[in-house]
Amino acid sequence: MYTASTAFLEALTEAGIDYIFANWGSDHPALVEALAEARATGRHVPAVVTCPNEMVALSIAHGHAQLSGRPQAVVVHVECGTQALAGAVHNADKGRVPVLIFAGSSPYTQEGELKGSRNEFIQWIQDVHDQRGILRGYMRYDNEIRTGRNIKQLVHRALQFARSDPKGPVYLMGPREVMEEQVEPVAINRAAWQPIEPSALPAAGVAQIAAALAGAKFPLVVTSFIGRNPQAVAELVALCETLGVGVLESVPNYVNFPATHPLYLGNQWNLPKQNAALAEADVILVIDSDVPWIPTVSRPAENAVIFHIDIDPLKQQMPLWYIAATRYRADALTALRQLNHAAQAMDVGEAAARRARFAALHEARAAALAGAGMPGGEDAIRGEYVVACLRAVIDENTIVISEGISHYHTICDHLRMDRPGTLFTSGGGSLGYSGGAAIGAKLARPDATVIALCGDGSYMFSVPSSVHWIARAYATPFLTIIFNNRGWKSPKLSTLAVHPAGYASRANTLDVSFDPPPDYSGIAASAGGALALTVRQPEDLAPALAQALRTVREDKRCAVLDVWVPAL
Ligand SMILES: Cc1ncc(C[n+]2csc(CCOP(=O)(O)OP(=O)(O)O)c2C)c(N)n1
Ligand SMILES: [Mg+2]
Repeated sequence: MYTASTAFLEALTEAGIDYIFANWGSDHPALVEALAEARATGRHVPAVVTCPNEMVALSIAHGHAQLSGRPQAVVVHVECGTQALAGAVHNADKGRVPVLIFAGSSPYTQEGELKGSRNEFIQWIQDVHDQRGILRGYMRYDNEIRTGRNIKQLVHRALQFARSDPKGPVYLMGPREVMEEQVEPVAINRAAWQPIEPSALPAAGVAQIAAALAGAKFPLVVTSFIGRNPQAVAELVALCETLGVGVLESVPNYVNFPATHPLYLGNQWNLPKQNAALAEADVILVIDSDVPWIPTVSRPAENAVIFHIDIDPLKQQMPLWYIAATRYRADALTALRQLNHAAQAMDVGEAAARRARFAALHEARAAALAGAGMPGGEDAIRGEYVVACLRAVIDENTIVISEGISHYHTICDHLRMDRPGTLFTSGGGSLGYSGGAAIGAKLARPDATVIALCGDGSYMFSVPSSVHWIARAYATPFLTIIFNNRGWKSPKLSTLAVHPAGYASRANTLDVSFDPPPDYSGIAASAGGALALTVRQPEDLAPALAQALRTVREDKRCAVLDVWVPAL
């Protein structure tokens, strides 16, 4: 039999999709049947990963795409499964992660008029007005499949949106009857469905930006996600070396610049403090950033000349967004290649002096950080020490997924990652990404050691019971390190930042504490057989870390290290 569902699977395979992260329901008999038929008859289809929780499914696809650059498919159950994708939808959108989400929908006939017609009570209850509307504010594209005859074209069109910059999630829904429809196979020419080619800077813009950087006293690049394309990092390094430009990462969600490079001047998150480099810069190039600075705490000088290069310089999905800059819509890699080409031909006599100045700033920062990476007090394990210990044991082949929240900064500062494509955050603001993303990373790079770093709150948001069941079932062992500060530190910090001397500052409780906490690693042990370790003393940390890494690398089993850092 060749149905719309057969064609759907064929389109996914043609598009190079390896996995369907699936959570099935009464809307999917045609798809389940088509998969079974394909397997029985030896036809290639994407591998199915059964996901007991939808948010985890989408987070897996998120992590996979960050590593592989390629979209995967997530299949969920009608409108309620769509809702259960939850904050992972926001993360995929804000993180610009390509992914195809497919949901069935309730049958639209009830007397057996068509195959797939209603036969279960839930199909009346799950019939809603605007299923696509649930996600519309976050999708690059959404559509309903109305016939199996052009289902392949719709899949390829949706993926064309997902893979064109700014990349992101796309949503298709198909009612039961349509997914059962018998159709004639359609041949697709894949060449006609490629993503949009990258856009370049105008020639005048190239000349203007290159000249401004070359002529500046203190030229600075600010970036957050240029490293989503590892090739762009090499181009940025080359440009900054040639022209003598310093680099500041703001809310980095990829490795954008080697952290030990002498031109690297650090990273800025929520630290309520003016960044010195940002204040001193007279020419600033903001490239690939959603939040280059937070004006109420840290901002450029009034007279700084600012250029902004971004694939979406208007930030079309953010109702309030502006910086005082000359703006260009361009792909970062393409723009940097153009700027490098221009820089090669310039006389940049001042570059050496600037490089030396930035190197001195870099050294001073490195010296200050080295002092902070010590064990700390007798009965407390400082976050800095956790990261310093981790840095000592990770190798070239390690990928770190960070959901450190109040430790984001600590993680970037002390891991000092140099290679692009080795440290990731979600790029969004919905907690619970790290567990699923670690599985996705491991599926994309089975040879790598994958480590998820998360807050205790974020660990709970990540649905560890689902994550660890999947990790064992699909052989994707990874290490989790929980920064257990017994609760949600960040909402407390948020309150005190606005009300430093209010009632909350004097209150005994702000309802953010989990003390005593759950047995976090025990959850992973019971759900997926993970090695469960709790560490409360500094001297126990290194041996526990070594044991956990051995377990992940040699026994191919997950490990969860619950590390007690100072309570909030
Ligand atoms: C889905 C979701 N719910 C709530 C929040 C609000 N929020 C931001 S940080 C935070 C606390 C996170 O706790 P934890 O992971 O332990 O990190 P900590 O702040 O303690 O470092 C919360 C609840 C959010 N960002 N996303
Ligand atoms: Mg916490």
